[in-house]
Amino acid sequence: MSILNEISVNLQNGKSKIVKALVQQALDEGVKPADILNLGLLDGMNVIGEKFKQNEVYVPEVLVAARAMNMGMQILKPHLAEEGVTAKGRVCIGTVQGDLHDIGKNLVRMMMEGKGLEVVDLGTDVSAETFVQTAKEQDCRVICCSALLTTTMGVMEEVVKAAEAAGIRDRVKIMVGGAPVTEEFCRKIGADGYTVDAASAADMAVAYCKGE
Ligand code: B1M
Repeated sequence: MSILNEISVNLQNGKSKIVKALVQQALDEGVKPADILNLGLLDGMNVIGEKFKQNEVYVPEVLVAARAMNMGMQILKPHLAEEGVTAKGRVCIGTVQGDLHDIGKNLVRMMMEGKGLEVVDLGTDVSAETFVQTAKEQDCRVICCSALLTTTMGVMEEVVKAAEAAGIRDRVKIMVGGAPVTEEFCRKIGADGYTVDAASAADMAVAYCKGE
């Protein structure tokens, strides 16, 4: 079994410590950080996601897999970030109110940090008011909203409206993403940008911070 396969399988089994050690071993062996992320950690999460959908595994198994994912990411994070890059702007990010999924949001944050952005992480279950208040008080150029549930996507529209009501809509861009979110949804609610993955989200945020 290749080391990337081992990472995936151990993540699916929730073996946090083994995943952490394997990620370190892969780095030591010169495996590219992006491959460890995509072909190891995310591959394992995708398998768990499919099994969850088919009712083959339940919430506890998904939680231990998510913990293993986060342990692996702790080791990988500094290697994904480009060293010595100066901050190009400040953004805030969070998973919207009612939603506790944070793996994708954390990935987006890490990619943005890797591009040199200063990221204010508001965590999960974040209200529209908190996003807007933070953007206002901390002079964020971009508000980044993540949602994994179809039932919580609507909060993103509240963020757009709250930014308009607070009078900051002309100086803040609003980005949306997460598995159920689409380009069409983004346009419908009047947000500025949607991307399908974390790496392109980071590129888009950098472009917005440069005023593009
Ligand atoms: Co939940 N869950 N979950 N879950 N969970 C999903 C999302 C689900 C699709 C599973 C399913 O039924 N097939 C389903 C949602 C169905 C729907 O709404 N249509 C679901 C459900 C129903 C639930 C509960 C309601 C289950 C229950 O309790 N009965 C409950 C809700 C709790 C709540 O939030 N209030 C729940 C709970 C949980 C756990 C706590 C067990 C755990 C979360 C742990 C954690 O996050 N710390 C969990 C998990 C892990 C999942 C699955 C298996 C995996 C999600 C994930 O982390 N994916 C998921 C099934 C699946 O997706 N196949 C599922 C990996 C992650 C990297 O992807 O977040 O999409 P993602 O991020 C991507 C892109 O979307 C993008 O970048 C990332 C990749 O580069 N992206 C952005 C994300 N945010 C972005 C923002 C951007 C741009 C791009 O710009 C700002």
